[in-house]
Amino acid sequence: MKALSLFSSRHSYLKYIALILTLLVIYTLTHGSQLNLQNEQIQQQQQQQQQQQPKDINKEIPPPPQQQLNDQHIQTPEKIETPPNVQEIINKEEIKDYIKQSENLPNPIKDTHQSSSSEITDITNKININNNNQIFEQSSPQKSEKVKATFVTLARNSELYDLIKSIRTVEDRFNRNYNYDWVFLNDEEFTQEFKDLTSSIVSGKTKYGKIPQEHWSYPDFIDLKKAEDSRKNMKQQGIIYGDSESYRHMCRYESGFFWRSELLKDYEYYWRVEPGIDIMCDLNYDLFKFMKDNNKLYGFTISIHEFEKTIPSLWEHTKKFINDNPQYLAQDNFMDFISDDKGKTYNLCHFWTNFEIASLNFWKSEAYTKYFDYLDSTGGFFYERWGDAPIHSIAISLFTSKQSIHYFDDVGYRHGVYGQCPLNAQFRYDKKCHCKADDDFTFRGYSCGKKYFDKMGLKKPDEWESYQ
Ligand SMILES: Nc1nc2c(ncn2[C@@H]2O[C@H](COP(=O)(O)OP(=O)(O)OP(=O)(O)O)[C@@H](O)[C@H]2O)c(=O)[nH]1
Ligand SMILES: [Mg+2]
Repeated sequence: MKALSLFSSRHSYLKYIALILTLLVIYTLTHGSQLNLQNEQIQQQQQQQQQQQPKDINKEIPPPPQQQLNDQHIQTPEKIETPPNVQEIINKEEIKDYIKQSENLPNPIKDTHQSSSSEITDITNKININNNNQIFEQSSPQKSEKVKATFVTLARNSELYDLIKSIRTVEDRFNRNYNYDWVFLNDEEFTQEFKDLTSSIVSGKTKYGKIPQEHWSYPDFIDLKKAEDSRKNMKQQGIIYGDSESYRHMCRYESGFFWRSELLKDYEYYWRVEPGIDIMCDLNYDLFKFMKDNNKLYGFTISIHEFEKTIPSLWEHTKKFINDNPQYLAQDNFMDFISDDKGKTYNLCHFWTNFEIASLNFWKSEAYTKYFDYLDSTGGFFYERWGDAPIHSIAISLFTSKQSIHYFDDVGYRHGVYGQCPLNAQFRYDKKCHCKADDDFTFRGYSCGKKYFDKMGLKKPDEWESYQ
C-alpha cells in the first residue's frame, strides 16, 4: 500500500521510484517462474539420463544365441564385436569344462573295483591337469610312434612310499614326455591309497592286478618239509633271504608268470621298476622305441655276480635242458658272458633284473617256456633259492643272438648299494645327472661290466681305468 501511495505523491522523483519498483516486481514475477521451470527440466533430464544409462550398456552385450533367434524382429547390429578379454575367458571356460567332464568320467578303480582271485583289469583313464599337456601334444610325432609298452612293478602295499619315489624319478627323467602306461602287480589286493597315489603320479594309464593264486603258491609236487628244511639250513648259513618263503614265490613269479599276466597281454615291451630305485640322468629319447627299432629283446644297466649258495644246481639243470633241447641254443649266443669255460661251469654273471627293459614275447617263446617249466619241475625255486635274475640272464644269453641284448650305459641308475653313473663328465652335465662317477659300479670287482664289454667286443669308456 505504501508503494502505491508513492504514485499520488507530489514529488515527481518519488513517482519515478514507484514506477521502477513496479517494473521490478513485474519482472521478478514473470522471469522467476521461468527459471524454476528450467531447473525442473534439467533435473528431469538428469533423472531420465540416469535411468537410460543401463539400457545403453545392455545394448552392447549380445543376447544369448537362443534369444537372438526368438527376437529376430529386433534389429541387431550386423557384426557384434566381442572384446578380446571375453574371448579369452570363453576359451579358458571351454578348457575348464573339458577337464571337468574328463574328471567326471567313471573311474574304474573307484567305481567298479571288484575282488577276484584272478587278475583285475582296473584301468584308470586319467585326464587331469597334468594330462592337459596330452590334449595339446597328441599330434606330436613322439606320440604317434609310441611302442606298445608299459612299466611293470611287482610290489606290496607296505612298499608304497618307497615305490612312489621310484615312480616320481622315472616320470621326471623320462615318462612325463612319453606317458607310457604302468602295470602294478601284487599277490594281495592293492589298497585304495596305493591306487590313488600311484595313479596321481603316473602320466600314462595305470592298471592294477591281483596275482592268481596258482602263480604264487607251491606246486603240488613240492615237498613242503624238504622246502622248510632248506630254508632253515640257508638261514643258518646266513644266506640273504635264505629263510624267506615270500622271496621264493617272488623269484618264481618273476621268472615264470608275470609275463603271462592278463594286464600285459596287449604290450610288446615292458620296463621293470622296483621300490627304492633312482634314475639319475635325463633320458631324452624313447628307450622302448630304441629297443624295437634296433631289434633288441633285452636291455639292462647293471650286471653282477650271483651268490653261489642260492643256486647250487641251477647250471647242472640248465646243461641238462640244453643237452635235451639243443635246438634252442642260438648260434650267435652269449655263452661267453655267463661261462668262462665254454659252458662247463656258470661264472655267476647275470643282469640285475630290478632294471629290465625287455620283450614280453621272448618269455612267451617255446624255448623259454620249456626252460622255465623244466626248472620249475625240479623244485629248485623252493629247495634252493633260485633268483629270477640268473634265470632271465642265462635264457637270454643262450636262446637268442647276443646282438639282441642291449646295455643302457647312458641310464644313470641306482638300486640299493649298487649304481651306474656315466663316467664322462660332459655327458653327465648334458643329461643333468645327479650321480657321482666314483659311485659307478660297472668296472668294480664284483660287477660283470668289464666282462660284458670284452665279450661283446665293445670299447670301454676312456675313463674306465680310473674307476675299477
Ligand atoms: N607283492 C609282493 N611283492 C613282493 C614280495 N616280495 C618282493 N616283492 C617285490 O618284488 C621285487 C623284488 O623284491 P626285493 O625284495 O626288492 O628283492 P631284491 O631286489 O632281490 O632285494 P633287495 O636288493 O633287498 O631290494 C620288488 O619290487 C618287491 O616290491 C611279496 O611278498 N609280495
Ligand atoms: Mg629290490
